[in-house]
Amino acid sequence: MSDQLRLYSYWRSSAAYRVRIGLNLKGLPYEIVPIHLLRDGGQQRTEEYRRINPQGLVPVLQHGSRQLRQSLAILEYLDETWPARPLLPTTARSRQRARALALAIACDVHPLNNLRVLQYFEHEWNVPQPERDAWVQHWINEGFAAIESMLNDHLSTGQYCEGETPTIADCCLIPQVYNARRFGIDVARFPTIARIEQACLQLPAFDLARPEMQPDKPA
Ligand SMILES: N[C@@H](CCC(=O)N[C@@H](CS)C(=O)NCC(=O)O)C(=O)O
Repeated sequence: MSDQLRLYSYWRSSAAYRVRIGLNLKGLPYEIVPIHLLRDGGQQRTEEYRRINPQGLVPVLQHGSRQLRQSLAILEYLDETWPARPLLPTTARSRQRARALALAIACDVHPLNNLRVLQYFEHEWNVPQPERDAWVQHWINEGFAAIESMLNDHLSTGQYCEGETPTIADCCLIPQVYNARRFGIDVARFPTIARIEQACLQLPAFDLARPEMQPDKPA
């Protein structure tokens, strides 16, 4: 099987951002295939794209002929396929904690704020923009308050969420911080999260994965 990697991505998608970080941390070259989530009613909803991902969501990572869906499952696949520079820590306890932090974001915060949820509010129920923004802010603030307390009093928290090398938890946290800022949340209220973000963004793997660095970012 060819080892070529193609990532179906959108510059602002935080789930795609997670995978971009993981690929960069591993030093794996990949090609970006942009899927514009707003243009033409959302390119993720076309029949053509639904053949790639029936869920109509990015990211999808194509590895040779294989189409891999779901950002966390993709990150674990990367780790199992290219074990060097692991995204999961070495002990069961640390792995559990890194996964718990990642899931707190990917399962409990992010889905509530997803584009299709906000579009449903807007188109089906005519919920005005300020209320939609308040909804997003509420769930990010509540999620971040919990994550901040999971991080700030735990001995395993190091420079990064779990220890001294970035893990799957940081791959999820940093894109969610980007989303939080987009919705006007003052991230300084969560000092450990803010500190870890600073540390991560020093690393080229995180820096190059930022939305602003993506080829499909509008000029
Ligand atoms: N659980 C999925 C979530 C993927 C997801 O929600 N992607 C968003 C962008 S961050 C998307 O494609 N949204 C399109 C839409 O809501 O229509 C994963 O982790 O890959």
